[in-house]
Amino acid sequence: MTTALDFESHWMPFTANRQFKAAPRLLVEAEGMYYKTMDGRRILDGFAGLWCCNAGHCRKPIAEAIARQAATMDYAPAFQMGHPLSFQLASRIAKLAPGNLDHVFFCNSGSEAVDTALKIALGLHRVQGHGERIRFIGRERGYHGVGFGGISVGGIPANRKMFGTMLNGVDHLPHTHNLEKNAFSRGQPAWGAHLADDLERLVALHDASTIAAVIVEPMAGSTGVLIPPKGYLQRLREITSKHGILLIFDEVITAFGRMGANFAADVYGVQPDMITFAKGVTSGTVPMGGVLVSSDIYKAFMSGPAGIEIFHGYTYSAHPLACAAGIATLDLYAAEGLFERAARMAPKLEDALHSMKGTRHVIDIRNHGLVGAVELAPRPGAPGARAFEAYLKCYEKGVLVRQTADIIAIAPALIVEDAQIDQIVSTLREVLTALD
Ligand code: PXG
Repeated sequence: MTTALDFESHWMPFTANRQFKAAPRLLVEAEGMYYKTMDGRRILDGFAGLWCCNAGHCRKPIAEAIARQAATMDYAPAFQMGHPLSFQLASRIAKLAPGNLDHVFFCNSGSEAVDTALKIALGLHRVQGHGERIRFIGRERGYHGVGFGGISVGGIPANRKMFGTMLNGVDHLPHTHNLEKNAFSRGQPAWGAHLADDLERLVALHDASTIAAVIVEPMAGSTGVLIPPKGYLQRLREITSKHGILLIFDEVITAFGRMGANFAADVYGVQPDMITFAKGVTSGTVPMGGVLVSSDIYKAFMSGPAGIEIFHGYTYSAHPLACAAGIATLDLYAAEGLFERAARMAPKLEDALHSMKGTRHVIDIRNHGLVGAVELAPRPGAPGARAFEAYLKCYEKGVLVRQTADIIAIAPALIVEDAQIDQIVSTLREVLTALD
């Protein structure tokens, strides 16, 4: 069946196209915790798609809401017109959000959410008479999507090096990963809060009056799961507040239950000025992203001159299908108590993962919420090769995980059962034990 497909025309994203097309891995169906491959194999999904299908796959209430909406009203103009679902969904999200984050700007992806948040930060300072605050501070190893804004504040070298100078005026905090100090930590590592103090150094260098915002993932997912050290995010909040700098949490991965709460901000007890989200808001069914902003930010824009308050938005901002999916998804999360379930399952995942300590090649295991990572010693001269092979072998054995550099990441849907966690971990252990 696969041989009948023309693989040439589709240039696949973040994929080794030539390798993939020589030995394609095609998924054709999904249900609950499982995918079915084109050759009829059942695959346990250990990664909720790509950190997004938090309610599990092909959940009926969400699928039906999308189908109903597609047949009722496919699209409504996003500019100067509206439809009821966007208001319903925004107020639902605002109710879940921490503190005074109570307004939502919709877009279609995490990358768009990040670019939107950065633009809101610049616009806000400008409407408040501080148009000289134009710098952004990101963090090494940060992932904020692939727009020019996102790769500029992001800190993943491979995602940046092809693309020129990006945004001007961006600096980066050091990342928090340190195996000597924190290897095999369970939950938040004890060492590293002081790394946030580097922000004071950057503030001194650039002067606070030139800095618009600091953006970080509260838990850095894409770079290979870096859990924030205890006290680290609190310090970032203290320093940003002291200097009038906005703090943006990029919660594209961590929002909607992944950490066992509504948002990572709740788990870490730190109130940002904006939160970007995507993925879990529709459980991965229809693309959607958004930015949660505080009432103060919204009010500042609304007190400007009459007319359009921000010259920004997308054709598909608050697309009716995405809104219908979002409302049905939030209903399902609540009806099944899935965020609480994630919190309940987190210790099980932690114990299962840490039981791999001592397994061949494993140099670190880390976890928080329903997220875990196993870091491998790299093969000499071939960074990433060992983990990529492990990823392929797991897939051959019926378990889908995710590989980045020499790290295997695990983030199952929030409906995951004990036995499925055991299967993910035992498959990975078996694969690593047999791997060179
Ligand atoms: N911010 C964060 C924190 C993300 O994790 C984005 C922005 C961009 O979202 P979009 O929807 O534009 O892709 C992300 C996306 C992985 C992986 O394997 C992570 C992401 C996407 C795909 C794979 O870790 N994160």
